[in-house]
Amino acid sequence: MCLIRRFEEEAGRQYQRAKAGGFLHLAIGEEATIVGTTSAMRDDDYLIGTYRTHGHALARGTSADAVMAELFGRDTGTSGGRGGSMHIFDAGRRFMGGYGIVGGNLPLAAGLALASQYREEDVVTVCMFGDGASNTGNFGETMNLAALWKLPVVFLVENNQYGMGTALERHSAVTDLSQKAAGFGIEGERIDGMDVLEVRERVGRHIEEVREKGRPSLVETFTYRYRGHSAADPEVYRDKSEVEEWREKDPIESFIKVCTDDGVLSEEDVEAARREADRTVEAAVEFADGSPEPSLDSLYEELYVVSETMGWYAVDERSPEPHRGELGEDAPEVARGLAESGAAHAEGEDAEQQSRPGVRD
Ligand SMILES: Cc1ncc(C[n+]2csc(CCOP(=O)(O)OP(=O)(O)O)c2C)c(N)n1
Ligand SMILES: [Mg+2]
Repeated sequence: MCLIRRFEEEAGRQYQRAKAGGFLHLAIGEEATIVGTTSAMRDDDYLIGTYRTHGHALARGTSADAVMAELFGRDTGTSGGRGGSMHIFDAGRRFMGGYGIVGGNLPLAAGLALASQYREEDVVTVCMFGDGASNTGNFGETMNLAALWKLPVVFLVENNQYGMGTALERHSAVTDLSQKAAGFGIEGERIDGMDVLEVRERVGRHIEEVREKGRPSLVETFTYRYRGHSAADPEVYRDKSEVEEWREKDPIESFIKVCTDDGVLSEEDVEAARREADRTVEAAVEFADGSPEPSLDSLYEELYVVSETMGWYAVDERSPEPHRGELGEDAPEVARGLAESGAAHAEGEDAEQQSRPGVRD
């Protein structure tokens, strides 16, 4: 939890310095939900999340170097620098992303679980998503099929009480989200998402029950994000005092207190953990900064091609002039350079290479 907190604070800083591009969503405050859950999973269980998942990847064991490099858009990042903050992915550790579409990961989780069921593996998929995502059509459709086909998924709502700037009671007709799949026959439970031990224990129980009984369940962790929805959020929808109240329940500080009160950790142990997190994150920034950007030659690699005609239309028909959307007022030369390189690269490709599978593991 210390590492995740420190990593995300630094990611926020690097974003302000424009080292990290695109969007940036931080889960500061939600660490107990993340770590409690992942600590109860087996290595061969699948985890799939949203666009707020730096911590999920770190908790699954992905290196801070690779996650930071992804934020920096570098070749050494988890997705080769092509995804950025919202698309962290580590198939080797069965962390299956990283998605920008709210609720988009739910049907994918059902697919992962269907694959495990088909292969007769006793693997559980944990699907983490936000309170806002529980309002999407994907939620109902996925709950129905998951229940009908008895898919081994733990659906876990990270209820941080807001979908962007809209509070839970303003966006969901039923605010006890643990009940939201009851109509599909899926039982749910609401737990304290700020208490890492409770999350570990209760989610662990759900995971093992799903593994044994081979049918889905739902957990709602009640938690809070201290920062805005994304890096560009003026936070006009909530009072600072509300944030302060939740900071009082800080998952890291509460856990430290439990551990020191019980004599499991000393003050020195805690300091050592914090220092180690500092060092790991400093090294990650250095690593990311020193890593190369993806080469221009690789611009068209690993694209998902729908069909030969559709997929390659955009590449084959490129002409050297800047195209619509490339006419950045201050950068026409850059746009022209990119267009020329893209056209040259496309020319060099022969027909048999036209449908490369876009899988990176
Ligand atoms: C299908 C879809 N609709 C709208 C958006 C815009 N959007 C991005 S994040 C977000 C809020 C989602 O809130 P929640 O599910 O509670 O997750 P949180 O951001 O709180 O982790 C919205 C509406 C989107 N990305 N995808
Ligand atoms: Mg939310």
